[in-house]
Order: sequence, then C-alpha cells, then structure tokens
Amino acid sequence: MTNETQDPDLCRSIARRDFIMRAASGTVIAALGGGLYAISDRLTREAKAQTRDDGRPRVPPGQRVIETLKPMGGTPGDPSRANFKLRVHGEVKSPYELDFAELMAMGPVTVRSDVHCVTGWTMLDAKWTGVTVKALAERAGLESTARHVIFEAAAGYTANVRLREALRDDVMVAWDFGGQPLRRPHGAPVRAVVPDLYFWKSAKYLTGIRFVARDEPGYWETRGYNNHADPWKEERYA
Ligand SMILES: Nc1nc2c(c(=O)[nH]1)N[C@H]1C(S)=C(S)[C@@H](COP(=O)(O)O)O[C@H]1N2
Ligand SMILES: [Mo]
Repeated sequence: MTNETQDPDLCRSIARRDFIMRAASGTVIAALGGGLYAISDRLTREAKAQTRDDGRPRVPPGQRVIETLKPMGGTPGDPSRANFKLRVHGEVKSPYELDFAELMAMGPVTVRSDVHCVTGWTMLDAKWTGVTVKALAERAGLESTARHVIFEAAAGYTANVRLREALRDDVMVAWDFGGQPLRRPHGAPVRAVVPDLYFWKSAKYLTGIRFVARDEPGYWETRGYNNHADPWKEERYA
C-alpha cells in the first residue's frame, strides 16, 4: 500500500482495480499501490516455475513480478548519513546507539532476496548491503524475555516482527540497494529489510530496533493489515 493517502481501504480498492486492468499482452501497465508501472509477464512466468531452497514457490500466491522497487510513500526522516543514529534497545542487556560509521563498522554483508509488496508486486533478487538484525541483537545481548522486534522509524512509523523471524540471516538493516546508496524514497539513509514478510514490515527511515516481551502491532497492523504478514499464506488483511 502507499500511505501518501494512509488509507488501507483505498489500497484495497486499488488492488481490485489492478486485477480488472490486467491484459493479455507481454507487459501490462497496471495501477498498484497508487502508481503506474510495468508488470513483466515473462519474469512472472519464469519465476513461477522456480522453487526456493526452503521448498516454497519463488512467487507467493497473488503476486506478479516487476523489474524494480516502486517507491510506496511514507513520511521520510533526515536522509543524511552524518546525522544518522540507530538505537538498539528494549529487552537487552546492553542497549546502545550507533552512528552511521559505527553501523558500517559492524561488518556489512550483501544479501540477495525477493521483495513482496501486499499490493501485488514482487521484485526478484533485490541486492541489499547492511548489517543483520541478528548481529545487532548479539551485540546488545538479548534478555530471555525478548519475543518480538519493533522496527522504529521516522514520524512514529513502526512494524512488528516475531523475534525468531527477525533473527534470520537475510533480515537486515540496509544502507545500499542494488550497489547504490539507498535513495530517499526507499528509506535513506537506512531501512529494515524483512524479505519473507510483506514489504510494509521493512521499515524505511529506520531510527531504532526495540526488542520487546509483548507484541506491539505497528502502523499498518493497527490499520486493517495482518499482524504477521506471511506472503505464502496471503496474510494480507486482519
Ligand atoms: N518509515 C516507513 N517505512 C515504511 C513505510 C512507511 O510509510 N514509512 N511504508 C511501508 C510500505 S507499506 C511498503 S510497501 C514499503 C515500500 O518500500 P519502498 O517505497 O521502498 O518500495 O515500505 C514500508 N516501510
Ligand atoms: Mo505497502
């Protein structure tokens, strides 16, 4: 969804309209999440024939493949790396704050993963460079009471993810996308990336990671969207 409008019902009606506009040509121009863009029937067909290492189909049900990320809106924060601070806190033994240089010094990894947006688009092989949430958690020392991760972002945006899922090796805090510094519409300077949940869990303009004992539904989870958001189960709405 886009939250230029911040209206989940509008997102729903846009998703419906997109199905109606679908045509039989190779690439169709569709309205998804409030923007116009090209769906590749060829990429969708090829990817649908693939199976992931974990046995799940490469493309979750109801998704079609586009060539690159679409900016989906949201209220940006300060894009400068110089002013950046990330707070790691909550149910941890040693809370800390990192500036951009300190974050980069944590030992960056580059990971390729697919992105699945609840409005129906999927981008394959997105290349992210950043630090895993797991590494950030290990540095803080999790308390045994920690069960969920709350990604905190500019303007009060939050997204909740189960701890077990947040500690996977491809869940990260990223500052590069496709080998370039993350652009402002996509969350500069730093965003979360949670590949196996719908993309709204991947908070842009990230300011903090808070480990909590009790779950705290976030921005979209309190506006009609599913609390868990597994694309393979089509956990789109509450
Ligand atoms: N801070 C913040 N992060 C956010 C959002 C937002 O509004 N604010 N929107 C979410 C939604 S609904 C989606 S689909 C993705 C879109 O990311 P993109 O604009 O890079 O495609 O970011 C997510 N992260
Ligand atoms: Mo979204």
